[in-house]
Amino acid sequence: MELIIGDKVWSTWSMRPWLVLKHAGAEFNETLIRLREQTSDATGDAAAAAGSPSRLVPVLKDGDLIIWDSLAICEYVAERFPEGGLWPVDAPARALGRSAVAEMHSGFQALRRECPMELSIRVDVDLSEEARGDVRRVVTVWRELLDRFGGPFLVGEWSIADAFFTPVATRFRTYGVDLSEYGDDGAASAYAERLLQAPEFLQWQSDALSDERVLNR
Ligand SMILES: N[C@@H](CCC(=O)N[C@@H](CS)C(=O)NCC(=O)O)C(=O)O
Repeated sequence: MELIIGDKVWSTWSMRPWLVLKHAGAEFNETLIRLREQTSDATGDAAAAAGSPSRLVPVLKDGDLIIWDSLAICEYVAERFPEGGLWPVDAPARALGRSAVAEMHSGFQALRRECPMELSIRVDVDLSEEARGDVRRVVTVWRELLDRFGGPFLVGEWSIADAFFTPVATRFRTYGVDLSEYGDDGAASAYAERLLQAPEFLQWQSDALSDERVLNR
């Protein structure tokens, strides 16, 4: 299998399936497409040349099968590697985990806009009321699921839901977002820290920070 990804320092969408493949113990090669190139078409052209039909990354190639969306890739990996335990066997837990994933995949636009993933910097930011609402909602989702399933991850053991929220945890860290101001009693910030200490994320982060493009900034 080949996973086509963007720069690890920025690409939240790429991080999700990469973490999922690592957790599943799958063998795969990585192809890097540089984001934020000089010309607006350069990334799309490079992604298309690498085989992306949408001109976006990530893309997973498995033989002649090409899957071009991070959520679709994660679900495919869960089906192809059932022993990887990427979703719980309990149907309600899966359904609620998938609800959280879908909300992340299609929502939280203000948070994404105002706090883009930047693994190599720390900066304070003044959030808009809309983005503050997004943070409150993330804290609520996390607290409810952690409480219901007892942790340590959102629906029990590490799952695709945690892959989707790991980039969010990095945004909170990068921009110094104090979750206690958004309804956290400590459970959400402890969960965010757990995501950021997972060995697979630490490997991604180490790759990101040792990228020559980041080192030469
Ligand atoms: N819904 C898609 C979104 C993919 C996406 O927007 N990818 C960004 C990179 S993180 C991209 O390829 N951007 C192209 C560009 O920067 O020109 C997914 O989940 O895979």
